[in-house]
Amino acid sequence: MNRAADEETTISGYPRQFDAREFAEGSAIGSLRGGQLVRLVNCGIVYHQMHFHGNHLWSVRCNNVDWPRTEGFVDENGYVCIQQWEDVIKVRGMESKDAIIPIKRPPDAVDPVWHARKEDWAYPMHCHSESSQTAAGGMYPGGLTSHWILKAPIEGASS
Ligand SMILES: [Cu+2]
Repeated sequence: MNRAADEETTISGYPRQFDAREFAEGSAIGSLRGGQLVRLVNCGIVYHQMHFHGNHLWSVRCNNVDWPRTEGFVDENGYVCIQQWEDVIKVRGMESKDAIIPIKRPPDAVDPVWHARKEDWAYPMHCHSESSQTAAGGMYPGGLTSHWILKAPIEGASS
């Protein structure tokens, strides 16, 4: 049951070959969609900084308000609100953020490594708020962590 729940809820997919910002479906093998929408909800009052390894995320919404793609604005707290690539997504207390993880080849995966992969690659996601990472007795990582999966290549696929 734990494995099934993990498979149903973990962000995962085969690497895509196009720009996640197109919000469209792809037709090439290994391209199911332009990425996966991730909703980050902070139910507490502490700021969190969600950091995904492997891919940056394209942030699109905050508190159910679409962010513009051009000519963003500064909100009442002084934060710049515009769709953008983010390595760390800040989520304030009682705030939600929507972002798209492109599920693409990590930019630091050199050709020999990328072409030799034969199994799923798991990437961590963790909060950059120090206190959320040491919740379980001070050991890192011991708190707000998760992961996402870049699926292994399909035999016969082009990438
Ligand atoms: Cu990290």
